[in-house]
Amino acid sequence: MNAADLPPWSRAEFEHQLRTQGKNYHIHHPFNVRLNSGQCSPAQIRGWVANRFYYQSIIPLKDGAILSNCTDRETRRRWIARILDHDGYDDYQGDAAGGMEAWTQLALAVGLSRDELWSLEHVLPGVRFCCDAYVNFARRAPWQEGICSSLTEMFAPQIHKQRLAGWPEHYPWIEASGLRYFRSRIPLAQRDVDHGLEVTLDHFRDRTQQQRAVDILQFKLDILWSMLDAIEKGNPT
Ligand code: AHQ
Repeated sequence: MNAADLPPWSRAEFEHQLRTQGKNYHIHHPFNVRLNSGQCSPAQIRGWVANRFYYQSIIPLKDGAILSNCTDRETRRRWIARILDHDGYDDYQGDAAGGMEAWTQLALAVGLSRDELWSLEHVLPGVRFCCDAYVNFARRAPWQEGICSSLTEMFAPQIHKQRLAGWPEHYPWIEASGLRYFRSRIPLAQRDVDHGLEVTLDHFRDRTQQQRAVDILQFKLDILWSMLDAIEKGNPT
């Protein structure tokens, strides 16, 4: 029997179906398990930081693409905060410098230079491919589908907390100031998910549309998983 013949999930059941996709989140990827249990070398950590910077750098492009498709002013008024979170705002000092600056502090703390990081010279083909697929999806999909794809962040607070709990013990050579990005994302991820989930649960109504939302979430989970596949292969020691 296909989805079109089935009744829609209740709102609570729909959210539950989305949240059970967490079993496929990249917190369970073998490279992340090694990274967060202290089994990665400094070179592997630098490789991860340099490649994940490309992901961070495309988030404002992805969110700008969603905004450019979004016809609803209320949604745009809330969504635009995501761009400022990453690019910074006001005087661009301290926390107002934005997430890409905080990620640069992480890079400096693990032994990369600012120029090396921002040159993108270490970004692997598979990572670039995954990130560009995310931006291209946001450009061409309806804005509600773009918003749905951000819901992998339902699972992000756990992975940030895992890093904050484990890295100081496992990697004492990494300055604590480098971990500020992870700490900053925990409240922001919760705010993002509250909004993203509201839009998703409101928009995808019948069972076919609800299944589409689950499939979009799986597409984004595959992006995050495949990035770690590439990083794991590209940084063997
Ligand atoms: O630092 C991350 C971030 O700013 C975002 C934005 C959001 C999106 O719009 O897709 N997803 C996301 C994520 C961030 N960090 C990842 C990590 O593992 O540190 C997790 C990732 C996500 O879960 O989607």
